[in-house]
Amino acid sequence: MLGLLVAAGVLTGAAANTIGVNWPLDLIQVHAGAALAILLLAPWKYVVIRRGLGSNRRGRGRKALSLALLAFVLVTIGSGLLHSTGGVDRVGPLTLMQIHVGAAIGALLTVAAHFAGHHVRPRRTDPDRRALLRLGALGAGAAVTTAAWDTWGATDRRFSGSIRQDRLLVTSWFDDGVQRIDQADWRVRVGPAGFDLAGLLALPQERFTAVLDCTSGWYGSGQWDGVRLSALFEAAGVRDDGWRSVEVRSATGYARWFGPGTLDDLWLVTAVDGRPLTYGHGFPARLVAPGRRGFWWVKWVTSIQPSARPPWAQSVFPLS
Ligand SMILES: Nc1nc2c(c(=O)[nH]1)N[C@H]1C(S)=C(S)[C@@H](COP(=O)(O)O)O[C@H]1N2
Ligand SMILES: [Mo]
Repeated sequence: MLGLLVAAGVLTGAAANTIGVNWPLDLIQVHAGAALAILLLAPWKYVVIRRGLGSNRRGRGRKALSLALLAFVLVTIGSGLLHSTGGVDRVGPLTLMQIHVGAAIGALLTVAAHFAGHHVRPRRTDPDRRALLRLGALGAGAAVTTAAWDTWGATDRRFSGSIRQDRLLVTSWFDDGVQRIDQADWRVRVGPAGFDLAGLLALPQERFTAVLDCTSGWYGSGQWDGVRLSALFEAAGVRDDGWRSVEVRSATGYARWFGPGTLDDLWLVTAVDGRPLTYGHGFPARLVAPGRRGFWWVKWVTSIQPSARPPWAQSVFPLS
């Protein structure tokens, strides 16, 4: 049971961190529900662990693994709940989401070590009536606790779990430093063509509102000015000769690949809320990808090129 709940927690968490479009399902509630169900089971699990630690039939290594798992799970759930209150967003040098994801990975590795250490045959439990009743009670308990937490404990969150910020924060995926690009030196290569800032601004501009939702757990809305990638490709004279993706690359080397059918839904923007981008937000030009999570919104763009690499060949989350 506990295993299934942990799996549910991991899957809904990973999904909530990947999706950007609104789903019919409020994923973060399911995620919180799985976490709270684990907490509801904790008193029983505590008894089992006490018994296990007391018996000397179990090796020291396995006891250490049990304790490590307990610690990782508590830190994971605790940091998640703390984040949902909106009151705290970092502890020392780390954001709460880094702690949350880090501890969850720690828990998964501990479980893997546990199974590597000895082979457990899954016990066959017949779904008898009592088991079903218990499952029903746990589900109802988790639903009630989740609703209560949402009402009195947590602050308003987006379906992704992110908390609203009045202004966009300057964020990097990993360790990209803010680029202070001199406008006179900057060009963006698009297929066979190149544009400087004036050339880019001469293309048909559109103004629109879009939400940037960062996987570190915040979101903010901006009014952007930019050129649609489909229009940019047309102006650059990029021919459709069977390329499978469009690579958008930053001066830092950070890059993401987009399907050819998505060019109408992507913009290369030069301004937000009526002002040119600041260095931190990607001056002179950055990508805006409405409906996609923040890590797709490449900053300090210097190249947009058709590519033979299909978009699914990149890792779900950027690796550098
Ligand atoms: N070149 C580059 N672009 C990047 C990143 C990065 O690390 N390097 N981080 C991405 C992430 S994770 C987010 S959430 C947004 C943050 O944009 P902002 O700093 O304008 O809020 O930029 C994205 N674009
Ligand atoms: Mo992000």
